[in-house]
Amino acid sequence: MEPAEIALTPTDPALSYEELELAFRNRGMPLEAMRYDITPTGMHYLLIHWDIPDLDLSAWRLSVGGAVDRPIELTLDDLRRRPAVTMPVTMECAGNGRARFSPRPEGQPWLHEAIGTAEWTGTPLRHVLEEAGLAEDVVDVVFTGADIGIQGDVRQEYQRSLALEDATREEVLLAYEMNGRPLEPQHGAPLRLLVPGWYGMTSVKWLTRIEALTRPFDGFQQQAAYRMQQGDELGAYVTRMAARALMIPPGITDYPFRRRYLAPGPVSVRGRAWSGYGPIVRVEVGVDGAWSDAKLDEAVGRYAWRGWTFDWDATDGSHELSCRATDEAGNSQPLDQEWNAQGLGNNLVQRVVVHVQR
Ligand SMILES: Nc1nc2c(c(=O)[nH]1)N[C@H]1C(S)=C(S)[C@@H](COP(=O)(O)O)O[C@H]1N2
Ligand SMILES: [Mo]
Repeated sequence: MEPAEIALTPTDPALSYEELELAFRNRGMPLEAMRYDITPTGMHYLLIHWDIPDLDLSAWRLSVGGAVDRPIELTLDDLRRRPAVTMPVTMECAGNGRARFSPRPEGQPWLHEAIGTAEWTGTPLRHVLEEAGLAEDVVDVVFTGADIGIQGDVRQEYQRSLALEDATREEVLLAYEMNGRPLEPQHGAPLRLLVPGWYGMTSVKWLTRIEALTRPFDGFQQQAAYRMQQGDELGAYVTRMAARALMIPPGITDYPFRRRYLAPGPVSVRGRAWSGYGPIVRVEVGVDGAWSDAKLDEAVGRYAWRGWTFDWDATDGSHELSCRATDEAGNSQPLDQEWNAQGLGNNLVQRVVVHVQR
């Protein structure tokens, strides 16, 4: 079973020991898990900057303070007694695709797999903020996790903020369940923020503090990290998920090289597509660079991915399959991606080489 043509390794070679260490800690979702509408919890991707914090759940409280009229402290039971919302949400790491940049930026070396769709249960943040009574001049709301580490030589708690108008959107949840079970330690137990449509860094895990600020938040994860950096130029802030389609690589694979083989004839190529900028309206599949439309399923939810299918008549030889999504706002995916120093927002089209033979 020698392939006629070997796929180019789609990443710069020689991962460092440190990158391997990160990659083992932060698992990706096997792409075949896109067959499930809802990703089983153990297959959902993970991204943890430092270590999973050692939280004493019996002493855990959420404090809501800063520029508010009535600072409050809530136990998990208090939060569970509040109105609950359950919704499927597709989450993606902003660094997804990082290892497909050349040169490869430092960090978790994702190819495509930093993705998952879970059914999250929680209570809307907005009502909690209303209860605390935000001051008139609040501009940002800061979310602090219990994990502490060092990044960019700065010792810090994990903190991200949202502008007032984003923090008070109705879909933003304080989530305590994932797929019908209490949050697991690696996903932020006992409570995390969940910001549908945004890249994952916004959804602060192990949440302990919410603070309203009357000035823009200047923390490291907000101002230095998650920027489309070019040299000294920090560049645009990374916010919502760029449009993306991924396919389940068809056929069977060899181990350990993961070359793919397929018999000639009809094959249903399937995948998922999503965007943080609105519903997906189109998915195209490329066969050796010739694009055709895929059939779209209903989206799993307002903030969750949409399945797609492409019926292909596979012919003998080696072929390159690719896919690209377009969202309602007209955003699509590039065939050539502009590099950035942090390796963020790389929604370059996926390419899968398959060897079709009897
Ligand atoms: N406190 C805290 N929250 C965090 C992180 C973290 O390291 N610490 N990582 C963020 C990033 S970069 C991502 S992509 C998501 C990943 O969430 P998951 O591991 O549940 O998939 O969590 C975000 N929330
Ligand atoms: Mo991330």
